[in-house]
Amino acid sequence: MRIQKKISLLGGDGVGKTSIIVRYTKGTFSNSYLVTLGVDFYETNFTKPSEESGNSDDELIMQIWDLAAQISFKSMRSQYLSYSHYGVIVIDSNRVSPEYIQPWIDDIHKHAGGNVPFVLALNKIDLLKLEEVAAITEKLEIEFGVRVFKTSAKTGENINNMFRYIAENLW
Ligand SMILES: Nc1nc2c(ncn2[C@@H]2O[C@H](COP(=O)(O)OP(=O)(O)OP(=O)(O)O)[C@@H](O)[C@H]2O)c(=O)[nH]1
Ligand SMILES: [Mg+2]
Repeated sequence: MRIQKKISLLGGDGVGKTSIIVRYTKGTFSNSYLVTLGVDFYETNFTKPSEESGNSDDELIMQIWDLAAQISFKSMRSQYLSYSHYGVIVIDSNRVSPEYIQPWIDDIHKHAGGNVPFVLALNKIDLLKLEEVAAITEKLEIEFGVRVFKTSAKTGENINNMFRYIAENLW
């Protein structure tokens, strides 16, 4: 069986949404910052052996949407957010604050539905000490009650794990 699911990445300017997707789909990273204009779109496939039959595979096609943070794209973003099956809210670990997070949660729930699951990606952890990352993660998990992935698009840490986790939740 083939199923298709839509995953939307959200978060403020320059937090690393595009870098996470590029790391995941292409395995590369660039230090230069190219602002996303509007929306970008990527596709990846997962297969898992079917439980019922040994030789047929289940295929999950993940459509990953990269939604620009800028206010000028707000109306566009709400349109593109609809029909999302899963959200990833990306946070820059150097500027973590609830007011950077809650509006994105509200956004996805408003436009994609109140039950759409999401995770937080605490990105750019390569720039912080391990203890700092651990403390922020714990705080976020308590405050928002969702899974927090400590990611670095630069080193690739936890990027595959995060998408694997999402895929398993979407199956
Ligand atoms: N050190 C470090 N830098 C990162 C990481 N992820 C992204 N960056 C850098 O942060 C800057 C912004 O990254 P983008 O991926 O373009 O950010 P974005 O969220 O797509 O930004 P918009 O398209 O403007 O919404 C770039 O200079 C990246 O190289 C990371 O994990 N570690
Ligand atoms: Mg971008």
